[in-house]
Amino acid sequence: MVHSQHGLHVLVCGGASDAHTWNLVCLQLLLEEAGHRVTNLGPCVPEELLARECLTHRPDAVVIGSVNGHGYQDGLRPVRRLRREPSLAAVPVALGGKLGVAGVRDAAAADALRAAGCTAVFDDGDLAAFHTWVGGLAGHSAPTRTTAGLGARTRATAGAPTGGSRA
Ligand code: B12
Repeated sequence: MVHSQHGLHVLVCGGASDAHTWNLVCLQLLLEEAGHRVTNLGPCVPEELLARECLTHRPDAVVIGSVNGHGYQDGLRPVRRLRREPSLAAVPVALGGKLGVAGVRDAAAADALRAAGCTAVFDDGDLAAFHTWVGGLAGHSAPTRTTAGLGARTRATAGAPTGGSRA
């Protein structure tokens, strides 16, 4: 595997209730193809384990995937837990996949996740928008890049049509 010079270290995992794994493999491959390094924790990751792994690995970004339709609850708990750690307060956190079981996008749930600390929510699982968002974090293709640091770049570039940024 070849890592680009500007590659990020991205920690990928599934929500605590979610046993599906192929979405995580897909996310890992997408990220690695883009030149990033991935630590994939696999499915069913409780928030305490995620926090511990983040404190150990110090990733540049955290990506939480959801397939079983419980993405809202599975996202809310870990992002609140991560934001309680001062050293993880600013790490970009993306949540994607299915937030609910109704099969429709839920803007209120996405807003609540962003308010709780998610940097970006891809509630329709849009991989192209996710790819653009990660590229912005890495400074590859940031459309509105600023010089104010990663957090500012994250907020500036996460406004992809489907992703949306943390307010
Ligand atoms: C295989 C499978 C299983 C396997 C998983 C095995 C494994 N090792 O992964 C097993 C048998 C364990 C399973 C269990 C269950 N499953 Co299941 N499963 C599937 C199935 C057939 C395929 C899922 C899959 O692997 N797809 C391949 C991956 C690559 O695609 P994907 O999952 O769509 O992932 C994409 C998106 O979700 C998105 N995405 C996901 N996360 C993220 C994150 C970000 C940041 C972004 C940008 C995008 C993104 O990008 C991914 C790649 O394109 C689907 C039906 C289907 N045909 O899709 C049902 C399905 C997902 N399962 C479903 C259900 C209900 C269950 C169970 C609750 C069933 C039960 N009653 O026990 C349990 C849940 C267990 C749990 N605790 O989570 C439902 C979910 C309904 C919903 N979301 O509203 C589905 C849709 C079936 C259905 N039509 O009802 N399942």
